[in-house]
Amino acid sequence: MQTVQVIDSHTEGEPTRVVLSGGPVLGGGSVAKQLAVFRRDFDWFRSAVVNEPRGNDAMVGALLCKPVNPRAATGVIFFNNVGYLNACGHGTIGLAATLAHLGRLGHGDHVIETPVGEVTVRLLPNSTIELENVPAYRYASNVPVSFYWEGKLRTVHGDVAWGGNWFYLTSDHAQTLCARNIESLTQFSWAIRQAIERAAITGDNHAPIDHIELFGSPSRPDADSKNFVLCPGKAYDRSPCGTGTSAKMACLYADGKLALGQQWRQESIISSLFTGSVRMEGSALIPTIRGRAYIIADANVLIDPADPFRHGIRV
Ligand code: PYC
Repeated sequence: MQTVQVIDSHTEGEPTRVVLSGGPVLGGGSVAKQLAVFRRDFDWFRSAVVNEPRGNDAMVGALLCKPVNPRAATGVIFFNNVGYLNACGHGTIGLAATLAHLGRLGHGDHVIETPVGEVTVRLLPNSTIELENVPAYRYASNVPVSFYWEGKLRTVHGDVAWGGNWFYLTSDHAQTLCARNIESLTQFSWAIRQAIERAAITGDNHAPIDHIELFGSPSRPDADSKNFVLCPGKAYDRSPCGTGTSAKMACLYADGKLALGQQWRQESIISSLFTGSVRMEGSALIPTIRGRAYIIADANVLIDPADPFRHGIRV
């Protein structure tokens, strides 16, 4: 029987499952190199940890790994129901809450290594954690995407931006962003995702765009905007999405709609909130995201060699 020690948290509603021990040994080198080993040799472990019956489609896993930088608190590889994430904002906040819960992180700044660079977390009072993300930028603006929706050809326009993952962001969708529409918002965003693939629209260096964000007016009086975020495995983000909010702020900054240091309050489809801002470091735009995370379980995942579904189920 393989025993895997995990701690579950949620960040503004979106779950993170941190693997503390019992995971695969990935060797050394950069976190990106360790991710390549994880993907090649241990993909079954990814599925076992986050897919049913132990997890669900929204669950994001976080495997701790060795950092290169000796000052870093840890390296981390994020994964989901269908694969791997370059970075994960809500997941990094959940990871910081987990390490704080274990007494491994105190107050002050802590560097965490991801496959796409270093990020910094800061513990604040009231379960609040601030994440300074990798640099964000808008890659393309006003990109048309056409697809059939409800029997009619529709064209939406949106931006392609990087915030640690690749996003297509659109406000030109005519959908009502509310929780009771989640099913149809999922189908609509998936139609955009498929149309983007068909049209071979990509991020920089032919990188696939695997997250779709719809934006609209907020429901909360303290928010600037509300979003619906479709993740790569067709789950929607319960949080406002840390990397997605970073990408959004890069677009707003590029349009002159967000000043350096100005707060941007992003509401999620379940009405949770991230507060963000951007600053310049040399020529890089650095986003900061702040949100709350709570510990919800401390458990051992058991993988029984006799269990036919030991590696998880995804149909
Ligand atoms: O918070 O960056 C994020 C994220 C990506 C996918 C799910 N959450």
